Amino acid sequence: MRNKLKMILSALAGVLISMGPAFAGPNGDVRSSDWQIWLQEPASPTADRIVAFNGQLMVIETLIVIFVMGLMAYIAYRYSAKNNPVPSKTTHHVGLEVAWTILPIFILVGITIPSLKHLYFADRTPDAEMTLKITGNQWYWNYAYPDQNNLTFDSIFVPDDELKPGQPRMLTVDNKVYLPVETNIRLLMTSADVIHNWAIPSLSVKLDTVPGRINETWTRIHEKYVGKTIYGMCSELCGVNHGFMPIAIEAVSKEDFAKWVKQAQAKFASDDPKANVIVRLASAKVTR
Ligand SMILES: [Cu+2]
Repeated sequence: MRNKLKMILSALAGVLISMGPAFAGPNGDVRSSDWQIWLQEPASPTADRIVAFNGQLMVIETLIVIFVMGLMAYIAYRYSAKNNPVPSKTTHHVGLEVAWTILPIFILVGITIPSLKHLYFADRTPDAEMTLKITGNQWYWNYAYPDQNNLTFDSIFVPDDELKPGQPRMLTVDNKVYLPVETNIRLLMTSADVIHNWAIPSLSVKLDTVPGRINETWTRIHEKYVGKTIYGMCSELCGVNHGFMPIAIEAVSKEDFAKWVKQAQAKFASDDPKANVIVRLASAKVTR
């Protein structure tokens, strides 16, 4: 019995310890990892706020659970048939009822105010330094850089049998989106066919791409992610290959971004992206 308890406790401690470093994937990539139970590492100011707010809410929730459980345990003991053979006939108490209605309202308002502040912070940036336009397609992403001479390319899923060593399964794409760090980037999203959703957990960006409409949000990648790949995926059920439209962002310094833009303009100028997509989707072999 004692040994069993010890085993359970050490397993629990193991889970708690692994929560901390469970943030990053292999190679320091920013994505989910095996057995991760906490949020992904925050890589933008919006994500910093949301992860911190989540921590604060956990404290409030824990206190409420401890209070209610404690109260219930006390009542079950103090007012059991054994300890309280003659029950009170009281059915109402105005003061108590007002208190248990008003107190939760104060707690909810206390949560709402910072929550709305974070929502408006995440909504859009007043001083965007560049724009990335994202178009969802069945089933790949198209990216356009209007400030970089409208550089445009498709980013397509790499199937299992084409993966190189070290490339994560179901997350690797042929052309990553390069974004400079420490830059306010306006994100404009739309779709060419059905509703998709461009979701990057570590940037706290998750927005529907809706045909005929442009949704806006923003991000700013922290400097320490230079050279890292930040992963996400389509998070709207958009059809049979919904699970095969991952998002891979390569975070680079501003200088490297300028260099990449030059190379990419040369590379994608001669490309016929549509033909490329059809060939790749036709040849894609996926282990489901
Ligand atoms: Cu999709």
